Amino acid sequence: MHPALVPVFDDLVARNPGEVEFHQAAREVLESLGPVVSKHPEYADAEVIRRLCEPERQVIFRVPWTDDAGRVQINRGFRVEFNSALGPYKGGLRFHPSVYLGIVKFLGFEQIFKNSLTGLPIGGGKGGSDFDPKGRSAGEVMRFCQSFMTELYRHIGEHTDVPAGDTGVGQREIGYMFGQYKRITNRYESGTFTGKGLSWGGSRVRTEATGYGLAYFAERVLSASGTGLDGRRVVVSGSGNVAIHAIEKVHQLGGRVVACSDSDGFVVEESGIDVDLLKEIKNGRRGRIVDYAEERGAPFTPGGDIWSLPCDVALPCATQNELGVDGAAALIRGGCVLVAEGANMPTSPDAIRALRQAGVAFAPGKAANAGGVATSALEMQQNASRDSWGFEHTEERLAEIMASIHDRCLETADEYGSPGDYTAGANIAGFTKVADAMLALGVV
Ligand code: NDP
Ligand code: 2IT
Repeated sequence: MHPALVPVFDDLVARNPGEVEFHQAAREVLESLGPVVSKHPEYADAEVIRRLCEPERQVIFRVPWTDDAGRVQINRGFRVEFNSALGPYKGGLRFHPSVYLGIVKFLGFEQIFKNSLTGLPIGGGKGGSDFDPKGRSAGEVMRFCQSFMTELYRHIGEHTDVPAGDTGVGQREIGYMFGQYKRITNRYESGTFTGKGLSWGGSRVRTEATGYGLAYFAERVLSASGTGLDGRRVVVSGSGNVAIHAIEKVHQLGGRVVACSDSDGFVVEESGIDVDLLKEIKNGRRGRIVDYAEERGAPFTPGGDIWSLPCDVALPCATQNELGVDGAAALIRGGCVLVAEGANMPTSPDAIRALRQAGVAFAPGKAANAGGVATSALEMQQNASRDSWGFEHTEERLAEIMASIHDRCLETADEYGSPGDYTAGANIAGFTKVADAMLALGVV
């Protein structure tokens, strides 16, 4: 790390004790910014990096609700409004028992740079709750979402902060939250949420966007070496929104996804995962990967390490730090040429180092999974103009945005002396745009 940034990082750790995921995400960005600090002393003069590391606003609140047995349950809700230099705070809500302030801050911090990379006018934020939707009835999920929104509504708005989905939050939950927001505010403010259903202000392609965008990004990385996904053997972790649509687009581009997973284990299917059945089981029945395996007569491995499967391309699409140094070593042995992150920070720092040393191309989440939030910004555009675009047009826009993020990462990496390093390119290109806006807006 550049010596000028060491005290910035040390202060961040001291001021945010125990928030290890936030420390990890911040370290990765700060480690990339050395050449920027050397070239642009004006950023240090205005303490732009220190300011960026401190969220503009953090809200933590109680979420009480009643379960089906009539018992009162209490969860904790969060929204971290990290940076609004480029636009209203924008980022998803995660419902998962592991959620605490350190997770929300890491996600919010990443979101600043990711959103900047899209080239669209959105700031960075993130939120969520330690509520566990697994095994909960639709009524319980609805009552939780309504209680969550009864507090959060006062902090959000189309020009202020625009939530969307993330792990555990899909169209159903966005619907319950938007419904409660609309009721409390007495305003049909579609632009306050993204990831909405098509009949109530949603955008075509938003559901598919993160996974599709990831596949487009992977295709473009491979095309730099004269190839593509066509004929490639691909392993995808997870089986949620991002994983399902990554599998779908990889298949459309000629690749073959031979395995996917959930937190119980993974399934292998050499002929390729049947994505329509997977959608039906996961979304229609809210079932598990083991159900998919049973229905297909395909082998299911409980727990286990999906990265031990040989593949050309690995797409981690489940959760943070799911691909560690052992997984990286197994991927290298298995002949993997590209790891592209669909999840946020799924690859641990030592795993990234091992992959890079072995010459495996690495596409960081803040570039490779930016298609989701980019399409959210397109949803905001449609809401602002009370318009609704067709599927093809919207997907074209997504493909253009992913291509432009890819190319800007490479150009920026070149310009700052790390040719071919997508992480450096993404961090620096994401940062400089936000930093320039912060300089222009004064000390706020
Ligand atoms: P979903 O809730 O739809 O799916 C999450 C998937 O990951 C599930 O299959 C879940 O399995 C699995 N998973 C979670 N934790 C683990 C674990 N410890 N080990 C194995 N599998 C696990 O979430 P999304 O698909 O929306 O999000 C996945 C990732 O992508 C997250 O990191 C999210 O931040 C990121 N992302 C999402 C975007 C979006 O638009 N939705 C945009 C950009 C990034 P199980 O059901 O067993 O928990
Ligand atoms: O991590 C992410 O980029 C998301 N969960 C999507 C956020 C959004 O506002 O669409």
